[in-house]
Amino acid sequence: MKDKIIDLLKNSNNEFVSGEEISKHLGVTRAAIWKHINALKESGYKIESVSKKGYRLIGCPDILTYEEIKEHLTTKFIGRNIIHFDNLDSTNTYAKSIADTLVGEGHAIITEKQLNGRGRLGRQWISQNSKGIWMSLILRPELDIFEVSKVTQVAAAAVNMAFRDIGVESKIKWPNDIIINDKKVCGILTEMNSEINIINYIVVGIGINVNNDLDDFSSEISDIATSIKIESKKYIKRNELVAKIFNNFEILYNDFVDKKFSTALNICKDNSYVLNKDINIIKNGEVTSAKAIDINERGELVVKYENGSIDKVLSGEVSVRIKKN
Ligand code: BT5
Repeated sequence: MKDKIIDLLKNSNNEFVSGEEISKHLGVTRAAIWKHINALKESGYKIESVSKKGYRLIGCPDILTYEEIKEHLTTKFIGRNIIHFDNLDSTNTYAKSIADTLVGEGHAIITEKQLNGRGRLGRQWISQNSKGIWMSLILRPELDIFEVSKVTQVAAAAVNMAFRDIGVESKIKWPNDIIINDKKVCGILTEMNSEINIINYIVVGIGINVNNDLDDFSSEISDIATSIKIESKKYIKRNELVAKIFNNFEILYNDFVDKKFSTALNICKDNSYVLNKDINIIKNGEVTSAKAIDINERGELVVKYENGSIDKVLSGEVSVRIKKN
């Protein structure tokens, strides 16, 4: 009901809408409307109420509800169902807990604050403030299990494109980081639920530091992390950015499902942070030096070791560090 009221107020061209009009339109009492208006005010909407005139919307809050995102969305299914929270442990964990109860794909779980955000391999993702974007998408592609890790590249390409759409250049650090000026601004965590060779669902989690200031980062990550605001010196409208990520993601994901992974792959290669660089590959605590020479059609990183041999590295099992000269 609240979303319908907001829709009505948004579509009124800044004019007052009377309580009577709203109640007629939505088939509820004026007392109920008044209650919903108060709840909306509490969640940050600025609504002017004047007796005999009604209600007028003056300002919308910076929250990542469907109501605030949809006007920028051009998708058919990605992000068309958004489940929004003020606080959540982890959007990936929550998405996995409800995926079996949902039909279709493209549902997004978005939270303003994440209390127990997860990275890969049991690492922590720091996301306790509401200045970032912490979200997960539920997908059900009819593909082989070995294709799943490519979804991370699809998401990375979508984020890179969306940043470009808002005038921010970034690099993709294979397999799951987005980098601006040598610091991490975004991490992606892809998880799956499958049976033998059938994917039940994939959850792709995207965490982005958006409007964080330098002193928002704890000492553990202050040397390696940055935000779009810090790097671009501008305040970013998170709702527009989320929509741009979904818009780009849907195009690249559709291509991927149609066996045209190359669309996303080329973006990852053209904007790569690792290709042609000397790197350390860390696997189970063991460090190996190599040069990153390609990302192949399977989404694997192709590397050349110091002894000249060539190898392919799978994304799930390693961390990559760029060697400093
Ligand atoms: C990642 O893991 O980069 C994947 C992060 C995915 C986060 C999203 S948020 C929505 C969804 N729900 C979740 O619970 N997770 C996903 P990894 O490559 O393992 O990197 C983790 C490392 O990044 C940590 O060990 C820190 O060094 C660093 N880190 C932690 N928080 C960070 C932040 N806010 N910004 C930059 N770096 C951070």
